[in-house]
Amino acid sequence: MNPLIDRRWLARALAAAGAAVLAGCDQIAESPQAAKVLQTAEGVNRRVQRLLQHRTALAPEFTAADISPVFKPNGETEPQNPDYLALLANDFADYRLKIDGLVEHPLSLSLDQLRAAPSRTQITRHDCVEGWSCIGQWKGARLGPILQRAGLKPAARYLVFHCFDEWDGPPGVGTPYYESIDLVDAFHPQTILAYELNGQTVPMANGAPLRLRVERQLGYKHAKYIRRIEAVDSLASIGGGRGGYWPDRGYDWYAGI
Ligand SMILES: Nc1nc2c(c(=O)[nH]1)N[C@H]1C(S)=C(S)[C@@H](COP(=O)(O)O)O[C@H]1N2
Ligand SMILES: [Mo]
Repeated sequence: MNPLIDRRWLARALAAAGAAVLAGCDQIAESPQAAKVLQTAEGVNRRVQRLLQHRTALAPEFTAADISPVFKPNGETEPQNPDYLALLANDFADYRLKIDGLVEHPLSLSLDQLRAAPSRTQITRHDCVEGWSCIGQWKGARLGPILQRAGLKPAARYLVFHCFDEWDGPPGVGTPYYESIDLVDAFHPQTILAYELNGQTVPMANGAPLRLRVERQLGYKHAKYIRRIEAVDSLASIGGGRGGYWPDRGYDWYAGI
């Protein structure tokens, strides 16, 4: 177990993820042999245990020599939302990250406050579902300690990232990009709210001023242009109910790599 993760939160996150694993056992149970193993508590425990160890493992990290010369921007690269443009005009001095929903203490954090929070720097590989990869060095505030400050309520199971950029419609009217993760990923030590890429503030094309890095999953989970993080007990009322802009259009919600 990683000592960086607060045990109380991890226990809750694992219990929630474990329930999801068990729900997923239905397909495997179709084979009579597998069904026999799964019927025993031991078999179930072993399966859950293996999956959870996998979920909390670290993504590979690389060296400075491995960093890609250009970190390819993808998806939205120039948000046109009026709120975003107003903040950009003042170099994000007035930017505040809202953290609300099922939390004891809703937060509104400036970039200076985020920079002062416990941070992590990591050189990781970004894998897009379209089939390309880039290696970059990201620095950001670790999400776990920020959530501890906000104090998740016991019912919280997921974090939804609400973004500035809009799709399927004109600026100010379209659907803002959204994504979500569970608490296992939220408290994973490599999950950060990144404000630096390769030693510079994150460029606009890569998600300025703040983007998620959730290193065990594919690119579309790494929400750029984050404006609000909402703690929820269910994804049913978010967008089309599958927890993300692309998941609502057919992609997997859990995009593990
Ligand atoms: N807000 C927002 N986040 C986003 C996207 C987007 O269009 N809007 N695209 C996603 C996809 S598909 C990928 S591959 C990465 C791209 O990140 P990059 O531009 O830094 O390469 O951001 C992800 N996060
Ligand atoms: Mo992507």
